[in-house]
Amino acid sequence: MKSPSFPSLLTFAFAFSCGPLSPAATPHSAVNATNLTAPVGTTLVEACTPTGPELCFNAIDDNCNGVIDEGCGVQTGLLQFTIAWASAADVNLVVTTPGGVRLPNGHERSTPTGCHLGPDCPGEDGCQEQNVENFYCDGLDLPRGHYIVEIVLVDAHGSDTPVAVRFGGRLGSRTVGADLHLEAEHDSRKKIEFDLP
Ligand SMILES: [Ca+2]
Ligand SMILES: [Ca+2]
Repeated sequence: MKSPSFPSLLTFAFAFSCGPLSPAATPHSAVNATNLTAPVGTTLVEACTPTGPELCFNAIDDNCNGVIDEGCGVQTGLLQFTIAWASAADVNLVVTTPGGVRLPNGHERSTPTGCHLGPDCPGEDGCQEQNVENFYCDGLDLPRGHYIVEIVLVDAHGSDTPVAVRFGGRLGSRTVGADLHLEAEHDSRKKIEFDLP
């Protein structure tokens, strides 16, 4: 049997390491988020410092290509929010999209406007024993209006508090990140808001 040639191995390695990238097309209208507010006492960091190849399930754009956790089976879009944490705690990502449409909405994890929330971790099928929750809107026509992104500690499940949660957000060509610390009682919810005009 003929062994694989060098170019075919290279092609395979490239396809495997890079995975699907963001849509190449241009949005129908620009994604310029305004009135971006960080949780009280938290700084949203916008400057990206490349640290090497993309690492999976850390909610960080490690390679600074504007996409968070790409090639890891994490869905992405022009709007994407990801949280990652390393404890047994139950933390939820809750997003209110324009018009007050909120995810999760009961068992519903997609809006009619093309936004989606991935598996509820830990525990749900698809979590792959990684504590990651991911929200994204597909398509190029994003819902316009006011967004509220909340990161909520539901149950520490015996973990030490505060529970450290990494937040990453993609707003078109901008990425933002923050290290959040959620307390069990008085500070269990962090809120990020912005407008998409
Ligand atoms: Ca990346
Ligand atoms: Ca990453």
